[in-house]
Amino acid sequence: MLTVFSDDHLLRDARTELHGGELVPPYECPQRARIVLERVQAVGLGAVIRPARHGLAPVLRVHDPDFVDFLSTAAAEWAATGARGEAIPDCFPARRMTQRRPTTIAGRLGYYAMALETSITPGTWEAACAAADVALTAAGRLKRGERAAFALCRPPGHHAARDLYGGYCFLNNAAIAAQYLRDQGAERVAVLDVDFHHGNGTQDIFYDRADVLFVSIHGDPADAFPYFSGYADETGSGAGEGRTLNLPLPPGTSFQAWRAALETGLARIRAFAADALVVSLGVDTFAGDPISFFKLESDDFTSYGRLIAGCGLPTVFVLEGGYAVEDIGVNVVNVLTGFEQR
Ligand code: OKP
Ligand code: ZN
Repeated sequence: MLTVFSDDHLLRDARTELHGGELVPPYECPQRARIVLERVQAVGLGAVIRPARHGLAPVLRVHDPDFVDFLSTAAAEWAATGARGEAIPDCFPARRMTQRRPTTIAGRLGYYAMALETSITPGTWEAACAAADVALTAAGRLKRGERAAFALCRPPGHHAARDLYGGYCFLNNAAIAAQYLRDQGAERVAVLDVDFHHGNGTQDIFYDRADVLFVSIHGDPADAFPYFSGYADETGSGAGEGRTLNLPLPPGTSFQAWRAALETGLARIRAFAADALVVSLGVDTFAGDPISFFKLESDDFTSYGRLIAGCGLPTVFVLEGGYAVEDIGVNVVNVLTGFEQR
């Protein structure tokens, strides 16, 4: 399987994440991508290529132009205030407050954030653009006859909505890839999100659309981030009614129960008769993950990679989460080699 990778992910290297009431070194760190790349090379998964620059047009097919503009200048605007720490918001448009967009950068951070653990730093925008290019380049390979491709990107994307960042995400790489597949001629695209966390951003982007099916297996939002999205009764709206399938699972979920949810999701994907599949591939379902509560073991990733291949669809794997850094390479590449076993 072909891998697409850019060194520009290194430009996303924040010092701080708000966690447990402290500013700690971010879980979403550059070593993650390095360790996945090393494993791709160690098992000889296939060629590793650099992304082509696609510009902002495919990004603007799923994101709001003012939001994109905000992301591209936020770090510089924050620095210009003389703040000593990284850019994080301190006030949000909560219930019964106005949704008007403020002028000042501190106000716009709160306006566009869906979570505040994620700081915006110099280089974040450039890294997010490179990640989108990685996903777009991988998606473009399907058109050129490839059965599957792996977008080895960071920062991740599935929490980024049309006009929201947070949860370590800025641009929604998987949604950008799915829309690109549509624009390149696929009539129907399925997105399967197997990251531990609900892909609220991807759900938001496609919620009212009939042409993109969104299926997600994740920690129940009653117990897990992002808390305010991902319940089973969120099923789509308007033309998109029935085109969102959320499969929330409780703390301690084993592979056996997780696999049953995957079978349910895959049955829905088969019934949808998609032309292509985008997998939001987070491996924070691993038992050793420091911020999640499912119990998958490394061999389980191989097993479910094989099950995903059973759909028989051209597939782009887009890297999302996974914070047990020592194990992330094995777990991610196990999914990909499992997929290639059939
Ligand atoms: C991103 B992806 C930890 C709270 C959770 C955000 C988690 C983002 C996960 N203090 N913070 O879905 O892997
Ligand atoms: Zn996650």
